[in-house]
Amino acid sequence: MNNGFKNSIVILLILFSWISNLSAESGPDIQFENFWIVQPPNVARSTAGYGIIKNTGDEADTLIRVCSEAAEVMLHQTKIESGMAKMVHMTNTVIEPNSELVLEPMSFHLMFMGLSDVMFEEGAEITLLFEFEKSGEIEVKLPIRSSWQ
Ligand SMILES: [Cu+2]
Repeated sequence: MNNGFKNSIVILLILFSWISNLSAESGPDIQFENFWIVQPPNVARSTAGYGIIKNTGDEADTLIRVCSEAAEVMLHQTKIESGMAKMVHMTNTVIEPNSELVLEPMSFHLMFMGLSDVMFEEGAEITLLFEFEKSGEIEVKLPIRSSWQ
């Protein structure tokens, strides 16, 4: 056997093991899309954040915690009960495989309270830490904007 032939067999073997590893990989795959925070008016003590949390993996995952150094953060859901909008604090939110959790007005949203004034200026970014049961901790930077873009 000449060396060139041996080398190509080795390369093929490496390629095959790499491909089989890829297809064997499973679990949740969490991604954050289009996240932003509404710039609060000067006197505001709270504001909201919107975006999409996607799970492109083949296993469900659960959001167990979200936090930031700049404010107290919670995942809320707005629900209408007897004509009144009411915000419910969501805990242990499951994100099914190949699905997404959409955060938008009058629905799910990030609620920011006890804002640090210095940090919540237009153009600034707030660092958030999301903790998932399987995917672990994921750090996301959210821009502050005055309106939808
Ligand atoms: Cu809220």
